[in-house]
Amino acid sequence: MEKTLEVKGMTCGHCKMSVEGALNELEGVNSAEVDLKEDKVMVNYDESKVSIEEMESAIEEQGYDVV
Ligand code: 9UX
Repeated sequence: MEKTLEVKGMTCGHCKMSVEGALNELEGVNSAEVDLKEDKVMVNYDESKVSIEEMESAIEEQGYDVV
């Protein structure tokens, strides 16, 4: 399943790496791609293995706000 999350506070390439890295560590996340300009994160995931809530928590733990 594919979904786009809106995330505030990501500005540089390190933000992008932090968020993508945190998401990719989760079991069930196939891919995560941050679009810095659009404040978006596109996630491709297996909904039987990981929930949106878990992905949001992982992003928030890195210090960013999910809208
Ligand atoms: Mo870059 Mo992101 O210096 O929180 S890591 S702005």
